[in-house]
Amino acid sequence: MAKYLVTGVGGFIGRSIAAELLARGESVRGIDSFITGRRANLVGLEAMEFQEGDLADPAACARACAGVDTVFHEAALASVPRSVVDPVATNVNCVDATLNVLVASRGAGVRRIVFAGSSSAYGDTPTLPKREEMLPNPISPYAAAKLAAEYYMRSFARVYGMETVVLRYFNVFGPYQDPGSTYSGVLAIFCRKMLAGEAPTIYGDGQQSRDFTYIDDVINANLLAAAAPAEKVAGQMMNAATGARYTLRETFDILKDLTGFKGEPVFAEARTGDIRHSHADISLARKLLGYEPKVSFREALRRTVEWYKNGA
Ligand code: UD2
Repeated sequence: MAKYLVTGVGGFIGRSIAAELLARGESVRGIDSFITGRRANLVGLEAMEFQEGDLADPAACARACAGVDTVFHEAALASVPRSVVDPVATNVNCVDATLNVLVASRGAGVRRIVFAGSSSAYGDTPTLPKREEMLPNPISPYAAAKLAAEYYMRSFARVYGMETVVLRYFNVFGPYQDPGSTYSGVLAIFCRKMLAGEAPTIYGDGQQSRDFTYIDDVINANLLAAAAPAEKVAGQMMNAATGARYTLRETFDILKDLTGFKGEPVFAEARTGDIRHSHADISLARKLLGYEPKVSFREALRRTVEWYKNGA
């Protein structure tokens, strides 16, 4: 019987959490529908029990949660612009699916659910860094859906006493992130293009900034959130980030150095629903989890570029 369930295990965050659990000798089950997850990401996870299934289907959720102690709920239709194009699909995969996972987890007696929230919930409020007690202000349908799912997590903690923990991720990047879609994360796209000698596109003036978070730090935050005492974390929501921000232009310049790309970016109109600046205060995760980001931005970018060069 698997102790851990990772939803969205074909996605890069789910895949990375599962790999770390397996490396620690844990028993792991993974589920993915491959709407955006990739079968190639399961290579190396052969020790995991895998179920192909869609979390929009309650029966698939029940099968996935049976006998499990801890769920890492990473499955989502991530992407702000995708949600602008198709808000219903985002709702099904981010809200309905999350509610199904919660109901199935409750039915199966799951002890704890760690959920992948999104920094997009903060929206475009001017105050930086973002602290958890700030009022959310979602702009895109994606942000609204991720926030609704967070509220379901909190609600199930309050009304059913379940140990739910929300980690609000801030622009996660690193090896295994899919660079191949217009909806991919910006750093995956930039790495792929710049290594191929193609000019990446910057939407807007490039002065927007992000608290880019390396995958290893996110894995660490998840494992800490799964192990922390319930009195500290059950029903809580906290930022999982680096606690620093870089503009897209600055990031492009570092990548130029790391990839050897010689050109300049192409500039295009800013995207609808886009946020200008994003920067996390990580003191709550430090306090509740003992979380500390470990990899510098440049080193994380270097490792990421190496991965796209060799492994992608
Ligand atoms: C949001 C969330 C993030 C995560 C993610 C999931 C915020 C601040 N962050 O990321 O935590 O939930 O959604 O998808 O809300 N861009 C370019 N060129 C490209 C691609 C993107 O310039 O080819 C720009 C884009 O306009 C934006 C920035 O890069 O200003 C980051 O875009 P992204 O899609 O990587 O992530 P973002 O910030 O929407």
